Amino acid sequence: MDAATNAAERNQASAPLPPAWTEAAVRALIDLPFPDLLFQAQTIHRANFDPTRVQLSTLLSIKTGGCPEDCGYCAQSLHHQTGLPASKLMPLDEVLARAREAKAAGATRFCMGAAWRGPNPRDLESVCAMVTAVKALGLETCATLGMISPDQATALATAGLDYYNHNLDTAERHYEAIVSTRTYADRLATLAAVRAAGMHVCCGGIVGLGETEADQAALIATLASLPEPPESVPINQLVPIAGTPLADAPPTDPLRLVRLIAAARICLPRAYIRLSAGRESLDDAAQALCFLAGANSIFYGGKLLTTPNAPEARDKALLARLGMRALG
Ligand code: SAM
Ligand code: DTB
Ligand code: SF4
Repeated sequence: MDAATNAAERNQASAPLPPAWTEAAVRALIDLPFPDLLFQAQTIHRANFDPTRVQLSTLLSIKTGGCPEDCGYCAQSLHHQTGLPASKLMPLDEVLARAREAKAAGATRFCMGAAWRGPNPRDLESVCAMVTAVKALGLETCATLGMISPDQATALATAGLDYYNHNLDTAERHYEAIVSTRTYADRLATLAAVRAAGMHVCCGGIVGLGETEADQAALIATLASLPEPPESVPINQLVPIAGTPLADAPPTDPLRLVRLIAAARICLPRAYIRLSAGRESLDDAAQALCFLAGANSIFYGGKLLTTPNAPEARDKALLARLGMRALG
């Protein structure tokens, strides 16, 4: 089955599930002439979403730095000399104040990130209280706390967690060049626990980790072939951090990023594709192309976890300039 037919069939709610996307099929998509790729992505995007609407998620680092994992891209790993001071878990009232600000600024989802290998029992209890309180404000809740067990996933779901973010980051064959303290299988086990607990999955990756073009296609194929596709797919560009092994990695060509977003849109037709970290390096025209390619979610607010993001006012101006609106 060619890529176009495959994608079109996936769009039919009543049609049987097509065979999973293969790396070769995704690669063929990514390599299509740019106008053909964007036309397919636009067609699928419009069949599933209002292309003028963008979902806004605000991130908050509730526990920063001092992480025992050795992810080669990360500012927060204890294995790298990044100069980032470690902090304790943020108190509930501070988290709630930040969530109220995010809601007032127009975000619909609030994502709490912690620099842990995984939460310990006391931390999990604290995060569950945060989730319940943030949800009570009328925000969707998301957390990214590292690896979690099925019991921990159930506790978070019971507390009201809507989404759990856990990225596959890159292709399985490239993963061990980036992270040695856990495996791809560990990542998949956490994703299975999140699903089994009935939460939505937020899972994507990073481009610019020294991966090959084939690795990029393999990551999209893997995401699209999960037992159930993720509802939310963050596409991050590496934000190079001084002191990490990837500090000097070459930047990604913005048009390559647009192609990858288009391929993700086609292979994951019903997912929110989030133009995530690295947006600061894109000008308005490149971001507009990403939206045309099917990105329909962004991180909203002046900071990601440890690095800067566009201030709210700039994003509001960008959406207004494009005649687009926040989902609300
Ligand atoms: N500690 C948890 C974990 O790794 O599962 C949650 C937080 S972690 C910072 C969340 C994700 O942010 C990572 O999986 C990675 O995809 C992304 N990320 C971290 N540092 C990044 C960077 N410098 N550039 C781009 N993406 C990054
Ligand atoms: C995701 O995919 N990207 C976000 C979120 N999930 C947690 C994190 C981006 C982090 C960028 C680097 C930093 O700010 O430290
Ligand atoms: Fe720790 Fe997450 Fe950073 Fe890896 S990505 S070092 S697990 S905070």
